[in-house]
Amino acid sequence: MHRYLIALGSNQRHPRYGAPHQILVAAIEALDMSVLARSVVRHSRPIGPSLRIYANAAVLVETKMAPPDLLDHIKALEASFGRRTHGQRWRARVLDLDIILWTGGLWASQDLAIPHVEFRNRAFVLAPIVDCAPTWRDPISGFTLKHLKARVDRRVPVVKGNRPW
Ligand code: PH2
Ligand code: MG
Ligand code: MG
Repeated sequence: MHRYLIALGSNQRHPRYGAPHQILVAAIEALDMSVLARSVVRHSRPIGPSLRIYANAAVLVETKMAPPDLLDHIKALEASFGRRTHGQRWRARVLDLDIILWTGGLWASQDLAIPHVEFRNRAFVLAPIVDCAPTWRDPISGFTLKHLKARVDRRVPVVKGNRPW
């Protein structure tokens, strides 16, 4: 079995589920997976071009699925919630599901990188995954999630040219 940390985001209403917060709750249900831990839902200002407030959350799941199968599963779920995949990058979205970490360490293929490339600098990802698994270590930096979040809260960017490892 593998474990995965999946981050969820929404900043658009859904005609049936309603507000972003409700969409995330419905999406966790619709994942239809063994959920070992889930974060609270938080709201934050959008990073990037979109103007609407985001709801964000995360889950720790257990599954036999390998990364490509899980990616297919979550892409299908995004589509079933009406997400449009064409047009502007980072446009407003009904549902965004991102694989952040898994127990298999590093994964890199054409359409999927684990750990998620940008997660170390994103408070809206770090706060929810810390709720789920505070002592999980990022296999690249060696820092625990709790430590990575503390760095971001202190505004120490983990970016190119400023890597602590
Ligand atoms: N997702 C993005 C871009 N900006 N901002 C917040 N606050 N939350 C998000 O989930 C988010 C974002 C692209 O996926
Ligand atoms: Mg995203
Ligand atoms: Mg995504």
